[in-house]
Amino acid sequence: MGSHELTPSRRGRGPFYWPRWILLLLVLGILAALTPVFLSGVATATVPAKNQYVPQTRTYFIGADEVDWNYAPSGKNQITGEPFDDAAAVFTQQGPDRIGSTYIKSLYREYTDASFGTLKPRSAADQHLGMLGPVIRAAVGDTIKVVFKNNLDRAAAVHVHGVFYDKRSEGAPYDDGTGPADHADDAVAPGTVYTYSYKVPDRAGPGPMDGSSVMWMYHSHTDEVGDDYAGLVGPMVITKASAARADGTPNDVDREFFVQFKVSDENASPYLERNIARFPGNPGSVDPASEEFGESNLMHSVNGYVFGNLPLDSMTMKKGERVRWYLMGMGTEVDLHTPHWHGNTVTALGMRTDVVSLLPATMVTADMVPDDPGIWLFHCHVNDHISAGMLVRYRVIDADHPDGGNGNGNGNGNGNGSQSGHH
Ligand SMILES: [Cu+2]
Repeated sequence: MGSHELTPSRRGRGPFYWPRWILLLLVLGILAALTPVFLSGVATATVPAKNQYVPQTRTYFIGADEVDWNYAPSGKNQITGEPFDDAAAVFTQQGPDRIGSTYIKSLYREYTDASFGTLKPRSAADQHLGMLGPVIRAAVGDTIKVVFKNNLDRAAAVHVHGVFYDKRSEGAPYDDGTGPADHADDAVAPGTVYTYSYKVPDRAGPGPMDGSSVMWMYHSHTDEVGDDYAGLVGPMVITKASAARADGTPNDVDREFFVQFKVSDENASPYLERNIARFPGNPGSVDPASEEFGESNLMHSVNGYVFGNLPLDSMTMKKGERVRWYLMGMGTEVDLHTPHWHGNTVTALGMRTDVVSLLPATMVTADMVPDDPGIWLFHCHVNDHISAGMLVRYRVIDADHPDGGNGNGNGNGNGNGSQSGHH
């Protein structure tokens, strides 16, 4: 049979099939190639790891508290080092018919125990969290309990992303076909306590392309929009069991930062009326419908700070440290943010970059090993947001040259008074 006859006859009989002996060889070849993988898997499974992780229940006592929050506690533009100019004063200057930089907010805050009598002091590492709630941590395999006390004058809740919950711990009111017992978590009444319980299965932990930990957010979902603008948002980190320290932090990371970029629209806050009654010099002269007043309440903030007021001391790291940045967006359609680091690069989503993209409620993890000491800008790259003050500075210290190294690394900590009194 000549080859010129072969092709037409194959077409007539349908698709081409590999001869069976070739398929058999292929399968045997693949099995042979994978054999070392199988063997190593068996070997590691039979020898207990040095730091075998023992799953545990981690309990957090978190209150929703009413707090006066100042977006610019230093009273000046820390990016320019100058007083606020007219453009910045639009957002920060209190006046007869302007609220200024301080607003009533609802914030998640951590307490020491179930009596909710004592706030848990924020560690030095957590000072940068600002408006964000406490970091909830767990490793894969753990159980998380959040004992939530609503100290507000309206209902609120805790709704988490990522971890496993049933209807009694979803924290969101809607018709899901369940009965009253499954709705107690949706809207926790003022002055009452509710305990949420979450499991942390594999699917809540790092995926194949992730590092040793992933961030999820938690927020109140009782009045989803109002609660967001009131400020009820916080971060949660789930670490791979094999990489978790006792406190849940990833053991291949030296320092972590949690950063939320948000145009906090105080016009949509449940406290708008009370803020108008309290902060302007002449509340009666405020026209809530005026465009200028509305603009003055759009706080283009990072963790609740504008124009570099996120304290530099809390954004300080050492050259060569393994730094993990957890970034999140929130808000509405103006909340497309592109955080950009000057001076150093990161890997995010498996790629090298110095800009990441955030949309409302997206979460991105970025790893940095800073090699370039100095005080550096870290800002949203959207032009309108730059003008409105969505800017932060971070500092890389050269530990080998504590007196200045290349001249721009150290000193000049602007201890610009944070709300917690940390300097
Ligand atoms: Cu932005």
